[in-house]
Amino acid sequence: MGVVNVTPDSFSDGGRWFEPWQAVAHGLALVDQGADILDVGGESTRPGARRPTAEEELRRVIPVVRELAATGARVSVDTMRAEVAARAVEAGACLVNDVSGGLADPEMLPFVADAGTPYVAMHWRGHSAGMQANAVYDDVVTDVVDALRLRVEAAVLAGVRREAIVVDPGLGFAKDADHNWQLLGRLPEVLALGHPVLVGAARKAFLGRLLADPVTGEPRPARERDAATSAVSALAAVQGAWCVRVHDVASTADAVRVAARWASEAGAPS
Ligand code: PMM
Repeated sequence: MGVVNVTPDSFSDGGRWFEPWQAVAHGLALVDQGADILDVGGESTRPGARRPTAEEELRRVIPVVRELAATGARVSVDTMRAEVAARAVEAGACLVNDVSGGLADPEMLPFVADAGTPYVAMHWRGHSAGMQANAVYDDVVTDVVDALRLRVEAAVLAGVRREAIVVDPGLGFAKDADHNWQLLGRLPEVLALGHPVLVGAARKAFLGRLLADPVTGEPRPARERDAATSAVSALAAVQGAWCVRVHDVASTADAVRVAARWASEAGAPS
């Protein structure tokens, strides 16, 4: 899944693809590099970010979804708002990626049930402005798996088909670096939910911290975290993740190809 952020303020690429034509050109380049899905989003969810209005989010996202879908690309919409999801599906999106797992907008799950699209339910504990204060867990993996199970049941209760639900542990969302590593290291527990799993580690701060400058202790800058991202992608893929969400598709597409070939010999899922 290639990321197309139509935002002025995303942490690693904010402002780079803010004009619709830039975002469309970027999306098409990601397809050329091997993206199977383009994830178009108009709201930055970096810690501390302020939300755009629904009108602004629609203005950012809909023209880009429409143009990319018209080329035949598979487009997902990264939104917490049912109204944005609905307009994006109308414009050709075929997947709804909701980082709130249906918690931010009570209309989201009924909309997805009605539309019949596949749905990504991510683990989430509140909007970006204050989310890091919620990074408190007994055991992060057990807590996240239990919470995802509840979101799946809520979605099914609202009428979403169980087979259409993808789960995502939500790396970096109300989680510190150790929480993210525990979730990755114990990914089989997330996979055991029995749903396709999406992993969104790309360029996130915990990778920057791992690769910090040994002398100054400065975290590695976001744009220099793609090699680490593709390592995570390969490891997640070889364990059986369904999808990895990344900015630099070329490096991850290679990594996933390696993982698939590796797994084919090991008899593991590919
Ligand atoms: N991360 C971001 C945005 N959307 N969606 C899913 N399903 N999972 C994620 O981990 C996720 C997401 C934040 O990253 P960005 O600002 O680079 O897009």
